[in-house]
Amino acid sequence: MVATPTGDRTATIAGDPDHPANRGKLCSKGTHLGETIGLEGRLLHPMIGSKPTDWDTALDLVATRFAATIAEYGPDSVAFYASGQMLTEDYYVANKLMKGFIGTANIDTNSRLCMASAVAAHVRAFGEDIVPCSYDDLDAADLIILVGSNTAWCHPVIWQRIEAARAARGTKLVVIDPRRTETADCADLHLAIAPDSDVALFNGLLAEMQATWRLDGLYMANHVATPDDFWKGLQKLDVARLCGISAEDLQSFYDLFADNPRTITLFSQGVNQSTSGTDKANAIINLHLATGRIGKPGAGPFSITGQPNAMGGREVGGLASMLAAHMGFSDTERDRAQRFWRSPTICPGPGLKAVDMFEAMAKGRIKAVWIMATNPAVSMPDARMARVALANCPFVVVSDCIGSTDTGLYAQVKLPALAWGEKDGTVTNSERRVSRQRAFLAPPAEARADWWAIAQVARRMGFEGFDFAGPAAIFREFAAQTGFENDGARLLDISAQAAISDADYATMMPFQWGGSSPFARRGFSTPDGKARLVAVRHAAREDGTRAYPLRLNTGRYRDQWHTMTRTGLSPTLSQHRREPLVEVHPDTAQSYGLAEGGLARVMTAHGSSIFRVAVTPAQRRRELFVPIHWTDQTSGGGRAGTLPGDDRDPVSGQPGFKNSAAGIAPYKPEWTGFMITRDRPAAPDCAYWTAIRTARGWLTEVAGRGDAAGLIALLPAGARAEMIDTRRGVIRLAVMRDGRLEAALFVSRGPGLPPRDWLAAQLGASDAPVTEVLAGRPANPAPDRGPIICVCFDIGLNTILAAIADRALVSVEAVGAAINAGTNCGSCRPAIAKLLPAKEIVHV
Ligand SMILES: Nc1nc2c(c(=O)[nH]1)N[C@H]1C(S)=C(S)[C@@H](COP(=O)(O)OP(=O)(O)OC[C@H]3O[C@@H](n4cnc5c(=O)[nH]c(N)nc54)[C@H](O)[C@@H]3O)O[C@H]1N2
Ligand SMILES: Nc1nc2c(c(=O)[nH]1)N[C@H]1C(S)=C(S)[C@@H](COP(=O)(O)OP(=O)(O)OC[C@H]3O[C@@H](n4cnc5c(=O)[nH]c(N)nc54)[C@H](O)[C@@H]3O)O[C@H]1N2
Ligand SMILES: [Mo]
Repeated sequence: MVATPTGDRTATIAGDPDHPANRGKLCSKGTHLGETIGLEGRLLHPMIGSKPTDWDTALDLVATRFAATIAEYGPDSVAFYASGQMLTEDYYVANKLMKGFIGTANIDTNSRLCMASAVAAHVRAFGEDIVPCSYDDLDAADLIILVGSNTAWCHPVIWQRIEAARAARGTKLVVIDPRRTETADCADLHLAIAPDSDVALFNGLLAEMQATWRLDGLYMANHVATPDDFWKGLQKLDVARLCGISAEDLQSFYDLFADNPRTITLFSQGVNQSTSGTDKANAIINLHLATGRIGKPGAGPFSITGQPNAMGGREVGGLASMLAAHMGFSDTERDRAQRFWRSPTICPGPGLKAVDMFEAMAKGRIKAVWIMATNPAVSMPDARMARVALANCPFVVVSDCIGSTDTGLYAQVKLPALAWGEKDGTVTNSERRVSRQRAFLAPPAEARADWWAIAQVARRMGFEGFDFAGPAAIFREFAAQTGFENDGARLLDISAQAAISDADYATMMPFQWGGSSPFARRGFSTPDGKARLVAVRHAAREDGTRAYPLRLNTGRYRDQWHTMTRTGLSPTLSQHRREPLVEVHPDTAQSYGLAEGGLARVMTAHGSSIFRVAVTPAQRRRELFVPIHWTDQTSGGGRAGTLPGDDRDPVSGQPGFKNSAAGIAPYKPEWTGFMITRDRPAAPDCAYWTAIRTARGWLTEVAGRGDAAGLIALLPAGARAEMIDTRRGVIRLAVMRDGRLEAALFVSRGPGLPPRDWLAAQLGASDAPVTEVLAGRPANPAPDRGPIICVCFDIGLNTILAAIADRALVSVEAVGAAINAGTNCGSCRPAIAKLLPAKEIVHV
């Protein structure tokens, strides 16, 4: 990205046309990043309890408490929970402190919830955690298979590249996802497989390729070690039945694969976040190895990571299951790391993985934890248990850039971190490309770099080796470590950068380690240089119970990022989905008495939460989907985190977030309503509420039972104009201050709530007409644009439909040419495609 400051805390944001990974493209979230760089909600001072303090006091307290805990209970009684949103330099220092100086490997990260299964599969197959592809391969592929990836929403820049490849060379696209996502909608073939039937599908495809003589015997002989009985053990399954798809669709998939050797298989959370995640990833890798579709242009199994620097964390050893610089825990490797760090001790072996770490906290075995750049009170599986763990841990330190997060509520010490735009260091992306992230905003108030806070604590604990002058010094040390006694066994080796000067670091250009096809030159990172086929078996899925007969899937929305601490500040990004929806098939909705736009309670053995119902044939029957984004800060319902249990993959320890036993029932409120306010309102006391940012303030939806009058107390002070009809249960109330509309509340016991947009736009307006506000609509209404589809140009559904009808538009490009919609970030292009008239089918 290129950020050009335009004022004190404002900037214009554009894609960097010279960057090899995105070539100037951005997604909707990147495009609107400028709306989130103000200081709203920032944590600006260290805090002890609820009181601001100075850095020295806070750092001394952290160092003293960690040291005392270690002295009394040993190194394994403390832990660090890190994040793929830290810079490589932050991560390096945290890992060095924990594994080398404190002497425990109890440092894990939210990446455990994200791509641990891909890491484990890479290590099993390749001997090292290496992604064997580059983005350039997407341009050269004839077939792209997306497995468990809603690419159009979650990796929109990659998606734009896939679109370009399809336009340029007719690349075929297959999407494998139980849901018909907007990504799936655009595919040549969508296989809506049953949840967690991926291993059956890929084993079936491999068996078919073997049976039809399409394996690459030469490649296998030279580069692949095949376990005895691998082929004999390959399951002969009724794949179509297990996957719940038609035999014709399955055959089409087999045919497409057989016909297109240049195949890229991209996979993300539908693969990783599963109790069979590692096996799924290895089933995909097996297929590519056995057909020799790897290490060649346009071919390979391609795990795409989610967070900006999940890969950097994997490199420096941010996971409890790796040491540092891609080393494991053998005596040689531990000794090597200790000598490199000149450290007093070294961790004896792997540490606790995320879920185990929180369990240990709940059981009182972890007595001090430092959480950095992640919000586990929301994002952990069985989030209620994670909160019990945090409440039970005697000393919790949270480093965040935001003042109030669900996790921050459990902190004894909060440390103010730098945010995007202020941070300085490096990140690595899915294709092993290291990029600089540079600061263009001054650190606000007392916010400081995460690496600095860690190094300060290390020094206060009496450790030497933490006197880094800046991120360049840390980067040099990390680069040196990757080359230290590395006789070529580990492909990760950036030691050529170990002597980089501060000036060169400042101007460093993006570079890709391992080259575009890392295994091509020197073989795989195993002792014999050969990759491994890994025998994996389809595991029969458990049946639902009477209380929880349905399957619950969780995932992402196009314009929100995780727990919304940043994207939730952007009015533009908050338009696309204003409330957390539970998506459900029409037949299932009917069986359970659910109505479109109504509310429903989703429950599992671990918790329950209320969502707005969206009835859609894009869901398979008896399967539910809810988004992960809403938190206690933004809602009193719509909480996905409390629902999944902590079942996890036995190899990677990654939780199976996407397939939980669940039940659903309608929730019938006695009243519904909404509130518009200039400032974020206090949490309403009702069964369901969600608050989102609008251009002029906040919009809060509410629903509940009993008396609704309590809501009035949440409104700010000012002159009130009201229309309260207690008999019909209608409240309409406007608060004016200095002639401006400050807030308004609408509650109804029946239908008939006014549309939100016009009202929200009256907030703060000096000429807001009170009678029209109470009526809920202007005297002369403007045409209704409908829900916003294109957030970049603020274009609504009705506007697009009108343009398509009036001007007889037939393509997304034509819509763009006519009214701009979809021409900036492109995230809404799949949604626009759905509005176009169906293509005429010509029979010959
Ligand atoms: N807009 C947006 N983009 C993001 C993020 C965000 O929060 N918002 N987060 C980033 C991060 S950290 C990540 S990890 C990525 C995640 O990116 P994705 O993996 O694309 O996102 P998800 O929505 O978690 O899940 C992808 C799909 O997996 C499907 N799925 C569920 N179960 C199965 C199954 O058993 N088999 C198969 N084949 N598919 C299944 C789901 O239906 C879902 O559509 O997104 C990144 N990009
Ligand atoms: N049910 C369910 N749960 C899931 C998932 C799912 O699909 N389903 N997906 C999982 C996945 S893949 C992921 S990646 C996680 C994400 O879950 P989290 O990591 O918990 O989510 P974020 O909102 O990204 O949290 C990042 C926090 O770090 C802060 N922050 C941002 N930048 C910095 C910084 O530079 N320094 C510091 N100190 N703080 C910073 C932000 O304000 C925010 O509070 O959720 C996981 N949980
Ligand atoms: Mo992630």
